[in-house]
Amino acid sequence: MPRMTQPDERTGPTAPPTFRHFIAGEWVESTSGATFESRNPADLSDVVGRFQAGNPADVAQAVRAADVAGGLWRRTPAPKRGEILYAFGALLAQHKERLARAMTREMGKVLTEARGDVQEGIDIAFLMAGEGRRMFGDTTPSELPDKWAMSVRTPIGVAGIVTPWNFPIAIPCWKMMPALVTGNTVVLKPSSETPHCATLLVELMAEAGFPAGTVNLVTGSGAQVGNAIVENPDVAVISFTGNTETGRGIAERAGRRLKRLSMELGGKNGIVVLADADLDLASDGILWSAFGTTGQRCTACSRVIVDRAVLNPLLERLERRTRALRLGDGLDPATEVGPLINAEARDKVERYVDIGRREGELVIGGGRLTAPPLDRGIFFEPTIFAGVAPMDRVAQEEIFGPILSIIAVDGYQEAAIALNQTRYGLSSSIYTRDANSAFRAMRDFETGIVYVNAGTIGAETHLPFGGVKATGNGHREAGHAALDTYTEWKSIYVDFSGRLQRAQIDNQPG
Ligand code: UN1
Repeated sequence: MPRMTQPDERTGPTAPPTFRHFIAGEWVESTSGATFESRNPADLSDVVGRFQAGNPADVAQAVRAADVAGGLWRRTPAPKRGEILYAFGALLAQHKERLARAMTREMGKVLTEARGDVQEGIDIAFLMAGEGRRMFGDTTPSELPDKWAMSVRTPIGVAGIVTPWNFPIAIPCWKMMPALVTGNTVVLKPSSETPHCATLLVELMAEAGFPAGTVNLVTGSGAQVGNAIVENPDVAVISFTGNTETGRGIAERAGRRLKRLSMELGGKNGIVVLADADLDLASDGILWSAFGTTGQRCTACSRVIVDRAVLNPLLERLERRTRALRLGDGLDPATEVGPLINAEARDKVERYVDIGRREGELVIGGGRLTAPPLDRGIFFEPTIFAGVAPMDRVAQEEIFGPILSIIAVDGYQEAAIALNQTRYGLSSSIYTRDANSAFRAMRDFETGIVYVNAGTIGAETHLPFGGVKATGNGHREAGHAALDTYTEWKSIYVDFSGRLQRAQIDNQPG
Protein backbone atom coordinates (compact mmCIF):
# COMPACT_ATOMS: atom_id res chain seq x y z
CA MET A 1 0.00 0.00 0.00
CA PRO A 2 1.28 3.47 -0.80
CA ARG A 3 1.90 5.69 2.19
CA MET A 4 2.19 9.40 2.58
CA THR A 5 4.78 9.30 5.30
CA GLN A 6 7.97 7.36 5.70
CA PRO A 7 7.42 4.35 7.94
CA ASP A 8 9.55 3.37 10.89
CA GLU A 9 8.50 -0.25 10.96
CA ARG A 10 10.41 -2.54 13.24
CA THR A 11 9.65 -6.18 13.00
CA GLY A 12 11.36 -6.93 16.30
CA PRO A 13 12.93 -5.05 19.19
CA THR A 14 16.30 -4.77 17.47
CA ALA A 15 15.31 -4.98 13.79
CA PRO A 16 16.37 -2.00 11.69
CA PRO A 17 13.69 0.16 10.04
CA THR A 18 12.65 -0.48 6.44
CA PHE A 19 12.48 2.47 4.05
CA ARG A 20 10.67 2.85 0.76
CA HIS A 21 10.98 4.36 -2.68
CA PHE A 22 9.37 7.76 -3.21
CA ILE A 23 7.27 7.76 -6.38
CA ALA A 24 4.56 10.26 -7.39
CA GLY A 25 4.61 11.78 -3.92
CA GLU A 26 4.12 8.51 -2.04
CA TRP A 27 6.42 6.16 -0.14
CA VAL A 28 6.01 2.80 -1.84
CA GLU A 29 7.50 -0.66 -1.77
CA SER A 30 9.35 -2.16 -4.70
CA THR A 31 7.39 -4.46 -6.96
CA SER A 32 10.33 -6.84 -6.47
CA GLY A 33 9.34 -7.42 -2.84
CA ALA A 34 13.08 -7.54 -2.06
CA THR A 35 15.14 -5.31 0.21
CA PHE A 36 18.82 -4.75 0.95
CA GLU A 37 20.57 -3.32 3.97
CA SER A 38 22.94 -0.44 4.55
CA ARG A 39 25.60 -0.80 7.25
CA ASN A 40 27.89 1.52 9.14
CA PRO A 41 31.45 1.07 7.78
CA ALA A 42 32.92 2.04 11.17
CA ASP A 43 30.97 -0.78 12.83
CA LEU A 44 29.59 -3.42 10.50
CA SER A 45 27.28 -4.80 13.18
CA ASP A 46 25.32 -1.54 13.01
CA VAL A 47 22.59 -1.86 10.36
CA VAL A 48 21.30 1.59 9.38
CA GLY A 49 18.18 0.27 7.69
CA ARG A 50 16.67 -1.89 5.00
CA PHE A 51 15.89 -0.39 1.61
CA GLN A 52 13.86 -1.37 -1.42
CA ALA A 53 15.79 -3.38 -4.02
CA GLY A 54 14.32 -1.54 -6.98
CA ASN A 55 13.82 -3.06 -10.41
CA PRO A 56 12.97 -1.83 -13.93
CA ALA A 57 9.22 -1.85 -13.16
CA ASP A 58 9.79 0.58 -10.27
CA VAL A 59 11.88 2.79 -12.54
CA ALA A 60 9.14 2.79 -15.18
CA GLN A 61 6.65 4.00 -12.56
CA ALA A 62 9.00 6.70 -11.31
CA VAL A 63 9.77 7.95 -14.82
CA ARG A 64 6.07 8.04 -15.66
CA ALA A 65 5.38 10.03 -12.49
CA ALA A 66 8.18 12.46 -13.34
CA ASP A 67 6.99 12.80 -16.90
CA VAL A 68 3.42 13.59 -15.84
CA ALA A 69 4.54 16.05 -13.14
CA GLY A 70 6.76 17.82 -15.67
CA GLY A 71 3.74 19.16 -17.55
CA LEU A 72 2.77 21.50 -14.72
CA TRP A 73 6.22 22.02 -13.24
CA ARG A 74 7.74 23.41 -16.42
CA ARG A 75 4.89 25.93 -16.58
CA THR A 76 5.33 27.00 -12.97
CA PRO A 77 7.12 30.38 -13.10
CA ALA A 78 10.84 29.85 -12.48
CA PRO A 79 10.93 32.32 -9.53
CA LYS A 80 8.17 30.22 -7.91
CA ARG A 81 10.19 27.08 -8.48
CA GLY A 82 13.13 28.93 -6.95
CA GLU A 83 11.08 29.69 -3.81
CA ILE A 84 10.67 25.96 -3.20
CA LEU A 85 14.44 25.57 -3.54
CA TYR A 86 14.85 28.31 -0.92
CA ALA A 87 12.44 26.51 1.40
CA PHE A 88 14.38 23.29 0.87
CA GLY A 89 17.73 24.99 1.56
CA ALA A 90 16.30 26.41 4.79
CA LEU A 91 15.06 22.96 5.85
CA LEU A 92 18.46 21.44 5.09
CA ALA A 93 20.06 24.10 7.28
CA GLN A 94 17.58 23.38 10.06
CA HIS A 95 18.27 19.64 9.88
CA LYS A 96 22.00 19.93 9.18
CA GLU A 97 23.21 18.21 12.34
CA ARG A 98 20.76 15.30 12.05
CA LEU A 99 21.72 14.70 8.43
CA ALA A 100 25.43 15.01 9.14
CA ARG A 101 25.22 12.40 11.89
CA ALA A 102 23.21 10.08 9.67
CA MET A 103 25.84 10.52 6.97
CA THR A 104 28.77 9.71 9.25
CA ARG A 105 26.93 6.63 10.44
CA GLU A 106 26.09 5.44 6.95
CA MET A 107 29.32 6.13 5.03
CA GLY A 108 31.95 6.92 7.63
CA LYS A 109 33.28 10.42 6.90
CA VAL A 110 34.13 12.37 10.04
CA LEU A 111 31.39 14.56 11.44
CA THR A 112 33.00 17.92 10.61
CA GLU A 113 33.27 16.78 6.98
CA ALA A 114 29.71 15.45 6.99
CA ARG A 115 28.53 18.89 8.13
CA GLY A 116 30.49 20.36 5.22
CA ASP A 117 28.78 17.94 2.84
CA VAL A 118 25.33 19.05 4.01
CA GLN A 119 26.49 22.68 3.84
CA GLU A 120 27.43 22.15 0.19
CA GLY A 121 23.84 21.00 -0.40
CA ILE A 122 22.51 24.12 1.32
CA ASP A 123 24.84 26.33 -0.72
CA ILE A 124 23.74 24.90 -4.06
CA ALA A 125 20.06 25.03 -3.06
CA PHE A 126 20.36 28.77 -2.35
CA LEU A 127 22.50 29.44 -5.42
CA MET A 128 20.05 27.66 -7.71
CA ALA A 129 17.04 29.22 -5.96
CA GLY A 130 18.47 32.55 -7.13
CA GLU A 131 18.69 31.19 -10.67
CA GLY A 132 14.91 31.10 -10.60
CA ARG A 133 15.11 34.89 -11.01
CA ARG A 134 18.07 34.92 -13.41
CA MET A 135 18.33 32.01 -15.85
CA PHE A 136 19.52 34.59 -18.34
CA GLY A 137 19.23 34.18 -22.06
CA ASP A 138 20.29 36.70 -24.70
CA THR A 139 18.33 39.41 -26.36
CA THR A 140 20.14 40.50 -29.46
CA PRO A 141 19.48 42.66 -32.52
CA SER A 142 18.08 41.07 -35.64
CA GLU A 143 19.83 41.72 -38.94
CA LEU A 144 16.45 42.80 -40.36
CA PRO A 145 14.35 45.86 -39.46
CA ASP A 146 11.23 45.43 -37.36
CA LYS A 147 12.32 42.05 -36.14
CA TRP A 148 13.11 40.95 -32.58
CA ALA A 149 15.48 38.13 -31.54
CA MET A 150 16.13 36.39 -28.25
CA SER A 151 17.14 33.05 -26.78
CA VAL A 152 15.64 31.36 -23.72
CA ARG A 153 16.50 28.27 -21.70
CA THR A 154 13.89 25.51 -21.72
CA PRO A 155 13.80 22.35 -19.61
CA ILE A 156 14.77 19.07 -21.25
CA GLY A 157 12.32 16.76 -19.47
CA VAL A 158 12.98 13.96 -17.02
CA ALA A 159 16.48 13.92 -15.53
CA GLY A 160 17.99 10.61 -14.38
CA ILE A 161 20.32 11.38 -11.47
CA VAL A 162 22.77 8.63 -10.51
CA THR A 163 24.91 9.54 -7.52
CA PRO A 164 27.85 8.15 -5.50
CA TRP A 165 28.22 7.52 -1.78
CA ASN A 166 31.16 9.82 -1.04
CA PHE A 167 29.11 13.05 -1.05
CA PRO A 168 25.67 11.58 -0.37
CA ILE A 169 23.89 14.91 0.24
CA ALA A 170 26.01 17.41 -1.70
CA ILE A 171 26.19 15.59 -5.04
CA PRO A 172 22.47 14.75 -5.35
CA CYS A 173 21.83 18.44 -4.57
CA TRP A 174 24.42 19.60 -7.15
CA LYS A 175 22.43 17.68 -9.73
CA MET A 176 18.82 18.00 -8.59
CA MET A 177 18.81 21.72 -7.75
CA PRO A 178 19.76 22.98 -11.25
CA ALA A 179 17.56 20.30 -12.86
CA LEU A 180 14.53 21.36 -10.85
CA VAL A 181 14.90 25.12 -10.96
CA THR A 182 15.09 24.98 -14.74
CA GLY A 183 11.81 23.04 -14.89
CA ASN A 184 12.91 19.43 -15.24
CA THR A 185 11.65 16.65 -12.99
CA VAL A 186 13.95 14.00 -11.53
CA VAL A 187 14.39 10.33 -10.76
CA LEU A 188 17.18 9.87 -8.22
CA LYS A 189 19.08 6.61 -7.92
CA PRO A 190 21.55 6.94 -5.04
CA SER A 191 24.47 4.63 -4.38
CA SER A 192 23.44 1.42 -2.61
CA GLU A 193 25.96 2.41 0.08
CA THR A 194 24.00 5.52 1.07
CA PRO A 195 20.26 5.00 0.52
CA HIS A 196 19.47 6.39 3.98
CA CYS A 197 21.06 9.77 3.26
CA ALA A 198 19.09 9.94 -0.01
CA THR A 199 15.87 9.05 1.81
CA LEU A 200 16.38 11.79 4.40
CA LEU A 201 17.14 14.26 1.62
CA VAL A 202 14.03 13.40 -0.36
CA GLU A 203 11.87 13.59 2.78
CA LEU A 204 13.00 17.19 3.21
CA MET A 205 12.37 17.93 -0.47
CA ALA A 206 8.80 16.69 -0.11
CA GLU A 207 8.38 18.81 3.02
CA ALA A 208 9.77 21.87 1.22
CA GLY A 209 6.90 21.69 -1.25
CA PHE A 210 8.24 20.11 -4.44
CA PRO A 211 4.99 18.88 -6.02
CA ALA A 212 4.25 15.15 -6.20
CA GLY A 213 6.16 13.49 -9.03
CA THR A 214 8.75 16.23 -9.49
CA VAL A 215 11.22 14.32 -7.30
CA ASN A 216 11.26 10.52 -7.27
CA LEU A 217 13.59 8.19 -5.42
CA VAL A 218 14.31 4.63 -6.50
CA THR A 219 16.87 2.70 -4.45
CA GLY A 220 18.67 -0.43 -5.61
CA SER A 221 21.53 -1.65 -7.73
CA GLY A 222 23.10 -0.10 -10.81
CA ALA A 223 22.28 -3.23 -12.80
CA GLN A 224 18.57 -3.12 -11.94
CA VAL A 225 17.79 0.55 -11.33
CA GLY A 226 20.62 2.52 -12.94
CA ASN A 227 20.44 0.65 -16.23
CA ALA A 228 16.67 0.98 -16.43
CA ILE A 229 16.97 4.76 -15.96
CA VAL A 230 19.62 5.01 -18.66
CA GLU A 231 17.61 2.87 -21.09
CA ASN A 232 14.23 4.52 -20.46
CA PRO A 233 13.30 6.51 -23.58
CA ASP A 234 11.46 9.12 -21.49
CA VAL A 235 14.57 10.05 -19.51
CA ALA A 236 16.12 12.83 -21.57
CA VAL A 237 19.18 13.72 -19.53
CA ILE A 238 21.48 11.63 -17.35
CA SER A 239 23.85 13.02 -14.77
CA PHE A 240 26.29 10.55 -13.26
CA THR A 241 29.15 10.79 -10.79
CA GLY A 242 31.23 7.69 -10.20
CA ASN A 243 34.04 5.62 -11.60
CA THR A 244 35.24 5.94 -15.16
CA GLU A 245 34.41 2.37 -16.16
CA THR A 246 30.76 2.60 -15.08
CA GLY A 247 30.53 6.05 -16.63
CA ARG A 248 31.83 4.79 -19.94
CA GLY A 249 29.15 2.06 -20.00
CA ILE A 250 26.41 4.58 -19.23
CA ALA A 251 27.73 6.99 -21.85
CA GLU A 252 27.73 4.29 -24.53
CA ARG A 253 24.15 3.29 -23.89
CA ALA A 254 22.86 6.81 -23.40
CA GLY A 255 24.79 7.97 -26.47
CA ARG A 256 22.96 5.47 -28.66
CA ARG A 257 19.73 7.09 -27.51
CA LEU A 258 21.10 10.62 -28.08
CA LYS A 259 20.56 11.60 -24.46
CA ARG A 260 22.11 14.64 -22.84
CA LEU A 261 24.81 13.36 -20.57
CA SER A 262 26.86 14.88 -17.77
CA MET A 263 29.68 12.66 -16.55
CA GLU A 264 31.82 13.30 -13.49
CA LEU A 265 34.35 10.48 -13.34
CA GLY A 266 37.80 9.63 -12.03
CA GLY A 267 40.70 11.73 -10.87
CA LYS A 268 44.41 11.39 -10.13
CA ASN A 269 45.00 14.81 -8.70
CA GLY A 270 48.49 16.14 -8.10
CA ILE A 271 50.04 18.77 -5.88
CA VAL A 272 53.28 20.39 -7.05
CA VAL A 273 55.63 21.62 -4.33
CA LEU A 274 58.35 23.92 -5.65
CA ALA A 275 61.65 24.56 -3.87
CA ASP A 276 60.48 27.98 -2.67
CA ALA A 277 57.23 26.68 -1.12
CA ASP A 278 56.19 27.15 2.50
CA LEU A 279 56.62 23.49 3.47
CA ASP A 280 54.45 23.63 6.59
CA LEU A 281 51.60 25.11 4.59
CA ALA A 282 52.15 22.54 1.83
CA SER A 283 52.07 19.70 4.37
CA ASP A 284 48.76 21.00 5.75
CA GLY A 285 47.25 21.00 2.26
CA ILE A 286 48.69 17.62 1.26
CA LEU A 287 47.51 15.87 4.41
CA TRP A 288 44.02 17.31 4.14
CA SER A 289 43.76 16.52 0.42
CA ALA A 290 45.23 13.00 0.59
CA PHE A 291 43.65 11.67 3.76
CA GLY A 292 40.54 13.83 4.24
CA THR A 293 37.44 11.67 3.57
CA THR A 294 39.97 8.78 3.80
CA GLY A 295 41.15 9.70 0.29
CA GLN A 296 37.69 8.94 -1.09
CA ARG A 297 37.06 12.18 -2.99
CA CYS A 298 37.21 12.62 -6.75
CA THR A 299 39.32 15.65 -5.89
CA ALA A 300 41.63 13.85 -3.43
CA CYS A 301 45.36 14.32 -3.92
CA SER A 302 47.10 11.03 -4.67
CA ARG A 303 50.33 12.40 -6.18
CA VAL A 304 52.79 14.91 -4.77
CA ILE A 305 55.32 16.20 -7.29
CA VAL A 306 58.09 17.82 -5.32
CA ASP A 307 61.29 19.57 -6.24
CA ARG A 308 64.17 17.31 -5.18
CA ALA A 309 65.73 20.25 -3.27
CA VAL A 310 62.93 20.03 -0.67
CA LEU A 311 62.05 16.34 -0.93
CA ASN A 312 63.53 15.29 2.41
CA PRO A 313 62.17 18.10 4.58
CA LEU A 314 58.72 17.66 3.01
CA LEU A 315 58.77 13.88 3.48
CA GLU A 316 59.89 14.26 7.06
CA ARG A 317 56.91 16.55 7.78
CA LEU A 318 54.42 14.32 5.99
CA GLU A 319 55.60 11.18 7.74
CA ARG A 320 55.51 12.79 11.18
CA ARG A 321 52.08 14.23 10.70
CA THR A 322 50.62 11.11 9.11
CA ARG A 323 51.84 9.07 12.07
CA ALA A 324 49.91 11.37 14.40
CA LEU A 325 46.56 11.06 12.57
CA ARG A 326 43.80 9.56 14.71
CA LEU A 327 41.64 6.96 13.01
CA GLY A 328 38.26 5.90 14.28
CA ASP A 329 34.52 6.32 14.19
CA GLY A 330 33.75 9.67 12.57
CA LEU A 331 31.18 10.44 15.27
CA ASP A 332 34.00 10.67 17.82
CA PRO A 333 35.17 14.32 17.80
CA ALA A 334 38.81 13.18 18.22
CA THR A 335 38.75 11.21 14.95
CA GLU A 336 40.60 12.70 11.99
CA VAL A 337 40.31 9.82 9.49
CA GLY A 338 37.28 7.53 9.22
CA PRO A 339 36.85 4.09 7.65
CA LEU A 340 36.80 3.10 3.99
CA ILE A 341 33.36 2.54 2.52
CA ASN A 342 33.41 -1.28 2.31
CA ALA A 343 35.54 -4.43 2.21
CA GLU A 344 35.84 -4.26 -1.57
CA ALA A 345 37.38 -0.80 -1.32
CA ARG A 346 39.86 -2.06 1.27
CA ASP A 347 40.79 -5.02 -0.94
CA LYS A 348 41.48 -2.60 -3.79
CA VAL A 349 43.61 -0.38 -1.55
CA GLU A 350 45.56 -3.45 -0.44
CA ARG A 351 46.20 -4.50 -4.02
CA TYR A 352 47.67 -1.07 -4.71
CA VAL A 353 49.82 -1.26 -1.59
CA ASP A 354 51.37 -4.42 -3.07
CA ILE A 355 51.90 -2.63 -6.37
CA GLY A 356 53.33 0.41 -4.58
CA ARG A 357 55.81 -1.71 -2.64
CA ARG A 358 57.20 -2.97 -5.95
CA GLU A 359 57.25 0.45 -7.64
CA GLY A 360 58.43 2.71 -4.84
CA GLU A 361 59.37 2.57 -1.19
CA LEU A 362 56.86 2.48 1.63
CA VAL A 363 57.36 5.46 3.96
CA ILE A 364 54.47 4.85 6.34
CA GLY A 365 51.23 2.88 6.60
CA GLY A 366 50.28 0.07 4.26
CA GLY A 367 48.19 -2.09 6.59
CA ARG A 368 44.71 -2.74 7.91
CA LEU A 369 43.88 -1.58 11.41
CA THR A 370 42.52 -4.50 13.33
CA ALA A 371 42.95 -3.62 17.01
CA PRO A 372 39.56 -3.22 18.80
CA PRO A 373 37.37 -1.26 18.31
CA LEU A 374 38.62 -0.66 14.77
CA ASP A 375 38.22 -4.36 13.96
CA ARG A 376 34.48 -3.72 13.79
CA GLY A 377 34.91 -1.52 10.73
CA ILE A 378 36.86 -1.12 7.49
CA PHE A 379 39.94 0.79 8.61
CA PHE A 380 43.17 1.23 6.69
CA GLU A 381 46.30 3.16 7.57
CA PRO A 382 47.07 6.37 5.70
CA THR A 383 49.90 5.30 3.42
CA ILE A 384 52.77 7.12 1.69
CA PHE A 385 55.09 5.79 -1.02
CA ALA A 386 58.24 7.68 -2.00
CA GLY A 387 60.49 7.13 -5.02
CA VAL A 388 57.55 6.75 -7.36
CA ALA A 389 57.97 7.49 -11.09
CA PRO A 390 55.30 9.53 -12.91
CA MET A 391 54.15 6.58 -15.04
CA ASP A 392 54.07 3.98 -12.23
CA ARG A 393 50.69 2.41 -11.67
CA VAL A 394 50.25 3.91 -8.18
CA ALA A 395 50.80 7.32 -9.78
CA GLN A 396 48.45 6.66 -12.70
CA GLU A 397 45.44 4.64 -11.55
CA GLU A 398 42.63 5.92 -9.37
CA ILE A 399 42.76 4.08 -6.03
CA PHE A 400 40.10 6.04 -4.10
CA GLY A 401 41.71 5.45 -0.75
CA PRO A 402 44.37 6.86 1.58
CA ILE A 403 47.42 6.22 -0.60
CA LEU A 404 49.77 9.01 -1.55
CA SER A 405 52.67 8.74 -4.03
CA ILE A 406 55.64 11.08 -3.89
CA ILE A 407 57.41 11.88 -7.16
CA ALA A 408 60.67 13.85 -7.10
CA VAL A 409 61.51 16.21 -9.99
CA ASP A 410 63.94 19.04 -10.79
CA GLY A 411 62.28 22.44 -11.23
CA TYR A 412 58.97 23.77 -12.51
CA GLN A 413 59.17 22.44 -16.07
CA GLU A 414 59.61 18.83 -15.03
CA ALA A 415 56.94 19.25 -12.38
CA ALA A 416 54.39 20.57 -14.87
CA ILE A 417 55.09 17.70 -17.27
CA ALA A 418 54.68 15.09 -14.50
CA LEU A 419 51.52 16.80 -13.25
CA ASN A 420 49.92 16.56 -16.69
CA GLN A 421 51.12 13.01 -17.35
CA THR A 422 47.81 11.41 -16.43
CA ARG A 423 44.67 10.45 -18.30
CA TYR A 424 42.57 12.39 -15.77
CA GLY A 425 42.16 16.12 -15.28
CA LEU A 426 39.98 17.17 -12.37
CA SER A 427 41.94 19.13 -9.80
CA SER A 428 45.55 20.24 -9.28
CA SER A 429 47.58 22.51 -7.04
CA ILE A 430 50.89 24.29 -6.73
CA TYR A 431 52.72 25.47 -3.64
CA THR A 432 55.14 28.29 -4.37
CA ARG A 433 55.95 31.78 -3.09
CA ASP A 434 56.76 32.99 -6.60
CA ALA A 435 53.94 34.79 -8.42
CA ASN A 436 55.32 33.94 -11.84
CA SER A 437 55.40 30.21 -11.09
CA ALA A 438 51.85 30.41 -9.76
CA PHE A 439 50.61 32.07 -12.95
CA ARG A 440 52.45 29.56 -15.12
CA ALA A 441 50.72 26.75 -13.25
CA MET A 442 47.31 28.39 -13.68
CA ARG A 443 48.02 28.42 -17.41
CA ASP A 444 49.78 25.06 -17.80
CA PHE A 445 47.99 22.60 -15.51
CA GLU A 446 45.52 20.58 -17.57
CA THR A 447 42.71 20.27 -15.04
CA GLY A 448 39.24 21.74 -14.61
CA ILE A 449 40.22 23.16 -11.21
CA VAL A 450 43.59 24.65 -10.21
CA TYR A 451 44.53 25.71 -6.68
CA VAL A 452 47.41 27.98 -5.69
CA ASN A 453 48.80 27.46 -2.19
CA ALA A 454 45.84 25.28 -1.21
CA GLY A 455 45.13 21.55 -1.50
CA THR A 456 43.17 19.86 -4.30
CA ILE A 457 39.87 19.60 -2.41
CA GLY A 458 37.34 22.16 -1.29
CA ALA A 459 35.64 23.44 -4.44
CA GLU A 460 32.91 26.03 -3.82
CA THR A 461 29.45 25.61 -5.32
CA HIS A 462 29.20 28.88 -7.23
CA LEU A 463 32.12 28.03 -9.55
CA PRO A 464 32.03 25.39 -12.28
CA PHE A 465 33.07 21.94 -11.05
CA GLY A 466 34.41 19.26 -13.36
CA GLY A 467 37.42 18.01 -15.22
CA VAL A 468 39.09 17.60 -18.58
CA LYS A 469 40.36 14.44 -20.31
CA ALA A 470 38.98 11.14 -18.93
CA THR A 471 37.51 12.87 -15.88
CA GLY A 472 34.37 13.72 -17.77
CA ASN A 473 32.68 14.57 -21.03
CA GLY A 474 33.10 18.32 -21.00
CA HIS A 475 30.18 19.24 -18.79
CA ARG A 476 30.44 21.16 -15.55
CA GLU A 477 28.39 20.91 -12.40
CA ALA A 478 27.69 23.74 -9.95
CA GLY A 479 27.96 27.42 -10.82
CA HIS A 480 25.74 28.76 -13.58
CA ALA A 481 27.50 26.28 -15.90
CA ALA A 482 25.28 23.58 -14.35
CA LEU A 483 22.27 25.10 -16.12
CA ASP A 484 23.75 23.97 -19.45
CA THR A 485 23.29 20.32 -18.53
CA TYR A 486 19.59 20.67 -17.83
CA THR A 487 18.39 23.12 -20.48
CA GLU A 488 17.97 23.37 -24.22
CA TRP A 489 18.36 26.72 -25.88
CA LYS A 490 15.37 27.98 -27.82
CA SER A 491 15.97 30.85 -30.22
CA ILE A 492 12.92 32.98 -30.91
CA TYR A 493 12.42 35.49 -33.74
CA VAL A 494 9.47 37.87 -33.85
CA ASP A 495 8.90 39.74 -37.10
CA PHE A 496 6.65 42.77 -36.63
CA SER A 497 7.24 44.31 -40.10
CA GLY A 498 4.06 42.82 -41.53
CA ARG A 499 5.89 41.57 -44.63
CA LEU A 500 8.07 38.68 -45.70
CA GLN A 501 11.69 39.43 -44.75
CA ARG A 502 14.28 36.90 -45.83
CA ALA A 503 17.35 36.60 -43.60
CA GLN A 504 20.74 36.65 -45.34
CA ILE A 505 19.02 37.85 -48.57
CA ASP A 506 16.80 40.91 -48.14
CA ASN A 507 19.40 42.85 -46.18
CA GLN A 508 22.11 42.38 -48.84
CA PRO A 509 22.85 44.91 -51.62
CA GLY A 510 21.54 43.87 -55.04
C1 UN1 B 1 33.71 14.59 -5.18
O1 UN1 B 1 34.61 14.05 -4.56
O2 UN1 B 1 33.08 13.97 -6.05
O3 UN1 B 1 36.08 19.96 -3.84
C2 UN1 B 1 33.24 15.97 -4.94
C3 UN1 B 1 35.73 19.04 -3.10
C4 UN1 B 1 34.27 18.93 -2.72
C5 UN1 B 1 33.53 18.11 -3.73
C6 UN1 B 1 34.12 16.77 -4.04
N1 UN1 B 1 33.72 20.26 -2.63
O4 UN1 B 1 36.51 18.21 -2.67
